[in-house]
Amino acid sequence: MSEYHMKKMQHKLKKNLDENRYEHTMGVRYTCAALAMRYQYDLEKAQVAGLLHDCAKCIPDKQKIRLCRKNHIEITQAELDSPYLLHAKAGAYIAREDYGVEDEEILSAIACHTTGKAEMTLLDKIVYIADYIEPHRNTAPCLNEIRMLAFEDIDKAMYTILKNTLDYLAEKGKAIDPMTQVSFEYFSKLMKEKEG
Ligand code: DGI
Ligand code: FE
Ligand code: FE
Repeated sequence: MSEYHMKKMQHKLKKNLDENRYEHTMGVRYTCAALAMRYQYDLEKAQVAGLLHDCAKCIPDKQKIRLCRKNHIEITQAELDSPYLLHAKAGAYIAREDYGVEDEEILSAIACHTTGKAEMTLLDKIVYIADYIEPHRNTAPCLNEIRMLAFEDIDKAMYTILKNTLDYLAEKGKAIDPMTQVSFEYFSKLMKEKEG
């Protein structure tokens, strides 16, 4: 018996997401499963995290801010400046309240899927990477290399994606969330130690 009713979650997501976001969500779900096979993580938990990672994505910004304030979820300056970032934390809250997920590993992976964080767990990394490489994604640079790297060296894949994200944000003149910077520096240090 599995603990989660994924069909039911899928049905609910279909109602709460637009069509593209739903397709992306399915891509992330199966990419999470593939990475979980490679890195020996619980397949069901990986798929639930993938399914729910963007469950708050289609909530309007004002409503996300309201939801966070009402439930005492801290909003940082970076999130106030770019409220779309809040879909990660708000998503973890909705996954718990509306989808009945109590597993802290899954909730953590949802909460940090946009910026990453230092000392990410295996599931945090699986969801973060799957979000970037799932089959519908097609605009990021070097995607084919990163897709291969994801199955070869998970930390190096994290480092490369974070580096690309920082380059992209700089190019677009978007504000960097301190958490994205912290994540990059964490994986940067890890790479140096490994290659040291
Ligand atoms: O929700 P998705 O589109 O599937 O993916 P996501 O949750 O990883 O969000 C990706 C977007 O978030 C992408 O356009 C880059 C942006 N992002 C990531 N880190 C930061 C950021 N945006 C800002 N302003 N600051 C960040 O540090
Ligand atoms: Fe997202
Ligand atoms: Fe996503």
